[in-house]
Amino acid sequence: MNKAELRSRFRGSLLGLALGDSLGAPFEGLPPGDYRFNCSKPLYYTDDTEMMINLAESIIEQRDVLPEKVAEAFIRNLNPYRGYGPGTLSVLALIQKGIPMEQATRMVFPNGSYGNGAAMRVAPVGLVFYRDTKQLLEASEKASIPTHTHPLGIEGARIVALSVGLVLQGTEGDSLISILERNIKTEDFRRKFKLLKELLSKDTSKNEVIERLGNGVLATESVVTSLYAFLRYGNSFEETINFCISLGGDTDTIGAMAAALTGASLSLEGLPPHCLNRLEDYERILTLADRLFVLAEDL
Ligand code: F2R
Ligand code: MG
Ligand code: MG
Repeated sequence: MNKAELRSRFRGSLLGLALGDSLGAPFEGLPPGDYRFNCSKPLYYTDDTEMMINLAESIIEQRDVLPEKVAEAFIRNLNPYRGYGPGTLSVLALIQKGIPMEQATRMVFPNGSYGNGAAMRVAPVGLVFYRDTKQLLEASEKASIPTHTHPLGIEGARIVALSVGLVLQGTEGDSLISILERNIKTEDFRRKFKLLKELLSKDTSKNEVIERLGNGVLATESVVTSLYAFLRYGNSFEETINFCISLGGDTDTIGAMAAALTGASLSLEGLPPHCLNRLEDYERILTLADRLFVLAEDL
């Protein structure tokens, strides 16, 4: 793959994530339905993209994932009106008061959060470290622990980051699934991957996807669902997003994670221009993608 194409895939992934988030946001919390995304009005992103931007900026500044610096960036730039998960808001408030990160996460949930908040923001890690799986997985864990220390919350982030890194390089379909499976650490996600393969092997209704893979806010109810959306509909950005929002539930986050993959696969050229024109902070996210591309070349 030439450099121009690779850079366009970086752009497609980050802008795809932001579009998936902002197009899914109006449907978050609704029951399943035949919804269609709408780009006729300005598209505002939520916590998913705000955290992705903070993480990406921190990585660029530090040339690495340094958990304390990532937490600082989350706190410094937090807009509480972006619809954050309650646990994440509480953890960040405790860290701001001076409580050490690890302790703060366990004060909110005894074993840490297993929400999808670490997975939804982690795409920049998959982009920067795409060449080295070990480094990518370690960096995904470091990007999770400021807010998510439960093994399932962390595993969600590992899976999304590794998917982004692999799709970026053109790995898709069965090869993608088998590499991901080899890197799974928890029984819960192993079970979900078995279901993923079963559902991809046949005609599957939306309701069966919701029932068996989930459409909720937990990492185990959303990460593999987003992979399903990408693997089933990823040759069209529009179809990927419409499927994600039709599930109801955590539509912005499932949309963001699936669209980060579809964007990495289709490149910037695969995203709808009339939606990009309406996206909040389009130029800022484009620039971040370009800076991550330069950093990845450098590391
Ligand atoms: N928060 C939302 N959406 C609701 C409000 C949106 C509305 N449109 C608005 O604008 O107001 N969305 C965002 O939250 C999700 C990411 O959540 P995150 O960052 O993982 O947060 P948290 O609180 O840590 O986890 C989410 C919930 O999961 C349950 N949970 C997690 N770990 C648990 C544990 N160890 N034990 C018990 N329960 C646990 C809790 O219910 C947590 O609150 C994304 O959807 C993002 O878009
Ligand atoms: Mg959100
Ligand atoms: Mg959400």
